[in-house]
Amino acid sequence: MFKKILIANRGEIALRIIRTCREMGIKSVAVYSTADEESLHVRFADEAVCIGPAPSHLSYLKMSNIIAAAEITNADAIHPGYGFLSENAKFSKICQEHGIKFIGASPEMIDRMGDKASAKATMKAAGVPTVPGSEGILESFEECEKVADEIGYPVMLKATAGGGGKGMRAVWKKENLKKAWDSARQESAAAFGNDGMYMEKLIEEPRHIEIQIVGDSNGQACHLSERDCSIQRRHQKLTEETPSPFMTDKLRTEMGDAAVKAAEFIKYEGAGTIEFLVDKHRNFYFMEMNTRIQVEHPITEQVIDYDLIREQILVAAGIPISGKNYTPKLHSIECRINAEDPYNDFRPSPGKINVLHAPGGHGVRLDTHVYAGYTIVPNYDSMIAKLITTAQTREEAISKMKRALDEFVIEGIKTTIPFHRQLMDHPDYIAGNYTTAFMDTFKMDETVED
Ligand code: MV4
Repeated sequence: MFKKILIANRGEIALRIIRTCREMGIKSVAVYSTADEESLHVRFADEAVCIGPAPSHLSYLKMSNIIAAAEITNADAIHPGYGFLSENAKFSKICQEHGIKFIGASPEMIDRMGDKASAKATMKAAGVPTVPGSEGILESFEECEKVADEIGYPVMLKATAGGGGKGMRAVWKKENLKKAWDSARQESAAAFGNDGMYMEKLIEEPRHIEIQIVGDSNGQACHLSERDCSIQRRHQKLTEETPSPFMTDKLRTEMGDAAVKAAEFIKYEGAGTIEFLVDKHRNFYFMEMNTRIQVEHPITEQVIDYDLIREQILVAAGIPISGKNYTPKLHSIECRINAEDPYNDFRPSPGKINVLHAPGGHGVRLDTHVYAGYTIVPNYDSMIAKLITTAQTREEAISKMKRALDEFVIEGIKTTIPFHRQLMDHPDYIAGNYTTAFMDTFKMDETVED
């Protein structure tokens, strides 16, 4: 087992990993930028190393400084969390070359799943349902036109180096295809240095339902049930829940089996998530695979009473998984609290938190690194807390979330607490009747008292 793990991340996920390390008797090393000197993960870790100034590319993305920090502290593993270098094949490789265990996917796996057309081809070969479309990358506009005519409009053009909505274009009519083709390739070349595009039949108003999987070094995998992440704004998840209100026992078995089949086909090691698009007829299709721990992992932990970070560490240390598949025994909802103003187009609202009262009580979990007196700096992601409620039923979990949001006081900055509180009163949300299009029409009610 590892003696010391360096956490190459910041904020709530760094704290989350440090907590599990402490429970496992593993020493923890925090790394931080000069902007994060007062951040909690620095104080909670056994050791802390400053790796550079505030800009991410000079600190949390600076591989040489992170490896140096691991060398001087004699860390035998690095946990990357999510974001930053968590899905960076070059970093995974550099850790390997330095004899430091990367608690994440191998460089080969990151590349294979990071290339979206290649990931899709792999899933198709594994027998996982995929959206009808092109066989891999489109070599010319003529081929693009031909495939669109074959599958029929509307179609979705996607960048193979993209993901999370980047370099994606929905095309409803033939006359708009050329413009979409040119602009998507230009955007993808600029953003990723790769203009490879593939095409799919557009699935209208899909739900985003993902399956958590864990694979071990013996080639065994299991699934830990689903998370519904359909409520997103500009491809940023706002709230997630498990079980999905759209799920049926039959669909969960089918999606879970497909996810395990995929994981075993690629001999996946570690925690991973297979994202699916689900249409209104409950047909499901592979969308993307994430080879990292996800922000929303706590709701899965809550409903099956499981520590996913602990599992990642055990698998990375070569310990086999139990192999059991799980179905949720409870219902759990996560609201991502961001330092953003929901009354002003969710624009960022950094600054000093003067007053903070955290919600608590039965079934309330708050994963956060902020405290009264802490200053939110503008350099990083705007998420400051994840409020998670868990109960026997969805109705009780919603009621608990309302109560917890009403208790949650943060003064000095604007937050998305008012948005989540209004969401919990929204009839379509309460009915579980929502798709990825939900936020296209959601409007904050300005008459409601926060
Ligand atoms: C799609 C789609 C409809 N049809 N693919 C968005 C980002 C990336 N995860 C893939 N995405 C989509 N792919 C086909 N063939 C609709 C989306 C999509 C979406 C998916 C999940 C969650 C939110 C979304 C918001 C807009 C579009």
